Amino acid sequence: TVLCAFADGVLTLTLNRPEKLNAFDEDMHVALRAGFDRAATDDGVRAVLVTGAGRGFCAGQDLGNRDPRKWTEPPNLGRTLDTYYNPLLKRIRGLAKPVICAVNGVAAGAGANVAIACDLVLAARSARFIEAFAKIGLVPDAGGTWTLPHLVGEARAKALALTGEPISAEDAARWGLIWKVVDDDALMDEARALAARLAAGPTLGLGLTKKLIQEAPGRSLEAQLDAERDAQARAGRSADYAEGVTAFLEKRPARFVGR
Ligand code: LHQ
Repeated sequence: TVLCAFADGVLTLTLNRPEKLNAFDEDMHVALRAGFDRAATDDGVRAVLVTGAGRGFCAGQDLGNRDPRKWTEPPNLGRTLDTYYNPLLKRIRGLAKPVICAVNGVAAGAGANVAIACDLVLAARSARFIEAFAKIGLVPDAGGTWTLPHLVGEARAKALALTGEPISAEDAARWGLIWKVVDDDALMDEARALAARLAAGPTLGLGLTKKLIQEAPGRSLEAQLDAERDAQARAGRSADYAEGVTAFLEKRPARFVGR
């Protein structure tokens, strides 16, 4: 249910239940987790690219196997979050490597929030983002109530979450929900090129940069300056810093090794 391919330092994870617009079932969660576990433990993986097979990116939780007409009692959705979605979000945010998301089509519910939790989000011009939760009586999950206001501010976060109305890829980019829109035909080429470029980058420094930016909202400027000092001290001891400066002085492209 998730295609996993590795080339040029990039681990590409393709959600692959296209007949269900790649809605999450347990198998897909387990397979995606295995992909991110590999990304975390394999030094050869220096960037992750997440995308979807078929015409959708991800329609969120699979509602097909949650038919209320067959309940004896309501399911414990908190347990679903504890078991699957919350660990996935922590994997994406906690990975010390760039995660690129190529949103190839509609991203709804938890699918939208998984997409916007990634570090660099490109979307096909035809893609839409839908905080669909309100339509079925739920609250945004997969980090949405945290990610949305951070990215677009409280007013727009509430509008998206309370109405459940779709937002186009272009508006999403204009609002800062995602990084940019790409023509449908060009999406995967551009996403792959970006992922390969990042995978050839100074991975240790990029990982520290990601962490600093993510942690900044919870800190004072003073505390953030201290965190930058500590991270810079670490980056300054990396092989890639020495290589980067040497390459600059020798007027040639740097050959980063990721450490
Ligand atoms: C689907 C789904 C789907 C199953 C399309 N499930 N089959 C977390 C924890 C625990 C529980 C609950 O939730 C959560 C978090 C969540 O993610 S809640 C939000 C769940 N997602 C939604 O509410 C979105 C439901 N889907 C839609 O509103 C539409 O399908 C969208 C707007 C995404 C796409 O619309 P269309 O382009 O018109 O496609 P479609 O509706 O015709 O869907 C194509 C097929 O995919 C269709 O199957 P069929 O057999 O009729 O061809 C859909 O039933 C199926 N599908 N989403 N979530």
